[in-house]
Amino acid sequence: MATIMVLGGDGFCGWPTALHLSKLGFDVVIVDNLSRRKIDVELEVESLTPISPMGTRLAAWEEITGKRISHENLTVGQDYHQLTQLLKAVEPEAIVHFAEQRAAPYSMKSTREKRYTVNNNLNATHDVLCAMVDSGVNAHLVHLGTMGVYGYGTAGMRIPEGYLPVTVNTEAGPIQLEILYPANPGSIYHMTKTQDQLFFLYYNKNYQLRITDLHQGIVWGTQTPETALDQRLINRFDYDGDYGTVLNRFLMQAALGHPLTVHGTGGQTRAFIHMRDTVRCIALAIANPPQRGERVNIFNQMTEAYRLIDLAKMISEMSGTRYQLVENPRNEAAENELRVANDRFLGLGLEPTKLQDGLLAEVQDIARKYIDRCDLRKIRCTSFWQASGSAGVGAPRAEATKGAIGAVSLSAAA
Ligand code: USQ
Repeated sequence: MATIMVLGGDGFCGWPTALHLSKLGFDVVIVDNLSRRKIDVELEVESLTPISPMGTRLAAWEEITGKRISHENLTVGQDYHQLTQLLKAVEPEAIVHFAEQRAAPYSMKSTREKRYTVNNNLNATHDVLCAMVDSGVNAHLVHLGTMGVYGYGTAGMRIPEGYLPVTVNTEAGPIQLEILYPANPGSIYHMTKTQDQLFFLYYNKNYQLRITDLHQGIVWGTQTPETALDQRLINRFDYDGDYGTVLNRFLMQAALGHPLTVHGTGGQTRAFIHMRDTVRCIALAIANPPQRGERVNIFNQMTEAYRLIDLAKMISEMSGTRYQLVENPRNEAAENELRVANDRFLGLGLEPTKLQDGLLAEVQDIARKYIDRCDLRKIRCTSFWQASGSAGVGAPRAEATKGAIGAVSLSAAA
């Protein structure tokens, strides 16, 4: 069976993906410098679920399934020679790239975290591409990108999967083009993902690398059938103000009886996907690689869109815990509409896991089980988008996406 390298295979999405691919029969090599665990130490916070050390995780997986996953501890973006040698030795069929700092609030904490996020993420992505060329491997790169590259304004149309069809009015008449959807990052973290897209475009054009970029929404849930097999395989559950994602935070807060922390009016609409679908989508992307010479393959990896206030009300009714509108620490549109095309994964057979599936209760049960591990001081978001340290609600940016497109007329279906 083919080998898959999972860069960042110790993280929130990387670990369940590594297990899922191993279960499907791939030989899995995790490359991870354990930086996510080190950031926990730095932030003085721990995953709500007690995650095992990497060695324990891998030994448990082998004991339970008979399948071996190996781990290389190196820093993608720094240890370039080792990465290239590893690629030559392993000759992976696919490389799944999660090796980036993934929290928007962390990336906005201060200059130090901004610079770390930019250095880490951009060097990691560029080194992977460069090493693919240098080593001569014919691997398919599958990158975990973000829905945030499109920006969270009201687009006035269904956001397409990566490419926007446009008509440019020239003196010689109208020209039809398909361009990368205009990037509109909402944080330093999101900015690194918009830059990744240009790296992919260039390496695909110049070296014909086969690349899939997955524009993923906000992940909720934590366990997959594989991580639930044994206590030692449990996945992380981030609840803190930097790394906790909104729906998991609301579910943890409900389990605690802590008012649900809705930023601003809660009029923000966001795209969501359950962790189970994340790992399935990655397997589908690996099974459906682009051909050599084909442009970068882009999928919108999300299954549902919700307004935060509606999620808060739903969880509040379910749990009896009230929600609270708190000052928004971020600079983001107070309200936005969101419609997203996700036909490509549905066409490949993805059956979306919906919010109503009883999984909300399951996530809340996990949160309740480990609620004693919660440090109440870590719930509040203390990362502010504006230097003053005030909430910096700022001017709403709802019109930004429309404005960015400006001079061209859109032919995308509204
Ligand atoms: N929010 C609240 N209350 C909270 C926490 C967050 O109202 O207690 C709000 C935020 O202001 C924001 C929304 O919820 O409007 C989403 O915040 P989030 O922390 O769940 O998600 P975000 O910062 O966008 O980042 C997460 C992941 C990132 C991924 C991204 C997908 O950390 O790795 O790329 O979701 S997306 O948002 O689609 O770009």
